[in-house]
Amino acid sequence: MTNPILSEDCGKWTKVTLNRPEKLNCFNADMLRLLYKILFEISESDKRAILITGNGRAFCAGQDLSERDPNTKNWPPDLRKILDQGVNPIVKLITELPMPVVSAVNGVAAGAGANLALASDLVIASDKAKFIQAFSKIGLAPDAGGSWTLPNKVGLARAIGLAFSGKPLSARKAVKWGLIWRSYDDDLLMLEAQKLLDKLANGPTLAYAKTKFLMRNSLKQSFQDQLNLEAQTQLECAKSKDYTEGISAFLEKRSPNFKGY
Ligand code: LHQ
Repeated sequence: MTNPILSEDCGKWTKVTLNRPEKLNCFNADMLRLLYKILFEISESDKRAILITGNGRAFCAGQDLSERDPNTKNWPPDLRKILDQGVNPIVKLITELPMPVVSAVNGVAAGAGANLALASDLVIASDKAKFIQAFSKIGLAPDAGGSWTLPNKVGLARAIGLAFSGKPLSARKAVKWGLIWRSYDDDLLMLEAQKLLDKLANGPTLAYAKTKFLMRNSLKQSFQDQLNLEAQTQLECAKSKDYTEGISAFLEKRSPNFKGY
């Protein structure tokens, strides 16, 4: 049987590929279990960044709808349980991993597939990619963190517009709207992803982890609370080898050689 998630050691970082291309990499329970396991294992390793992408023409088409059958006695499915045991722990883990997580969206990203990508710290995309909040088309509301991520990134008007309409948003427009970081010509996407990951994986990983925490946390904090948190964070960053190295490199007019701690 083909492995639904591929993991490739790229030196200081790991490439994780969603791998059910014939079904546009849509999720089933096995795939989600494996994705969580691999991300968790990376978090326990010495890797310093993660790239998530999809195999074939899609990034991910969300939940596998062929597993749903309204004509069975088990209908309706317990979607709360399915989410709590499937995609939710994954998007939560991505936001908490102490290293940068980048999604390279190589094609269509729909439903929970779009929101998996959008949970990443940085999202880059092929100019052929599109983001679809497909939920309303099947009578659902956004999940996998989308109802939090979208309004926070693009504001309520656009978030609700995307969710109600279920219309595709092109990668270029997603950049303009501040939903994702960059879009590239399709044939350049993986090259750019590799360059970005090489750079991030040689960066000050501890400072990146703190940055992630600070930024994500800021959304529920007052300005004063955030100032306090920043000050506490800098106290901790200042004890890192990378701070010593960063300052030394600046004074010695050379590039820093960060170790990640
Ligand atoms: C698929 C799927 C798919 C099965 C394409 N399932 N086969 C999350 C977690 C837990 C619980 C509850 O809910 C959720 C939330 C969700 O994720 S709900 C949203 C689920 N996803 C969707 O509603 C998207 C459904 N797919 C589409 O709308 C289209 O396929 C897109 C726009 C993604 C791509 O369109 P096309 O490029 O025209 O490709 P296609 O439609 O021809 O699909 C290619 C094949 O992939 C096709 O199979 P076939 O055997 O006919 O070649 C599709 O049936 C299959 N496929 N998405 N989610």
